Amino acid sequence: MLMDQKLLDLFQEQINKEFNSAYKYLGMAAYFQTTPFHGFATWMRHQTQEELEHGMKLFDYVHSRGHCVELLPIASTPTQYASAFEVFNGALAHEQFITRSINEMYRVALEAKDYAAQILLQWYIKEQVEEEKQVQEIIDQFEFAGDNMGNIIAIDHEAGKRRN
Ligand code: OFO
Repeated sequence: MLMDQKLLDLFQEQINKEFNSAYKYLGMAAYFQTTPFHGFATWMRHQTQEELEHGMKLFDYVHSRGHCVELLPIASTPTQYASAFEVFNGALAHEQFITRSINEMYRVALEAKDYAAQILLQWYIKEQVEEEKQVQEIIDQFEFAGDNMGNIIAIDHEAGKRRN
């Protein structure tokens, strides 16, 4: 069943946003690889993979609805940051932006009475709760650690245990 054009356009844009997210996290991984924080670099690499999966799930969905995806340009992304804290704050702001974007898609899917798309988008809505939560947890740990480098190294070590 073909999709409403307005909703399809949002799906096409969201595919681009997910691949841009992957690129953004890869830039963060690149930065961390130039620092002693290799645990954060590992964390960012896993996040990059996760974003590619988010993009591919939408890619497959658009095709399953009888359309062909548009692959829009990927923007360049920074690989230099002032601190680990700045990186994770940027990640949180980015995830909040993605949450708003998914919510808007859901609103349009409701408007279009596209029940199938609503079911798919519910997965993304749930996923965004997790995405924001996992970044917020690291920010909370930074706030608790303050300037204590030993504590920050411990956060990095813990982040490096991420496996998916
Ligand atoms: Fe795809 O959730 Fe993050 O950006």
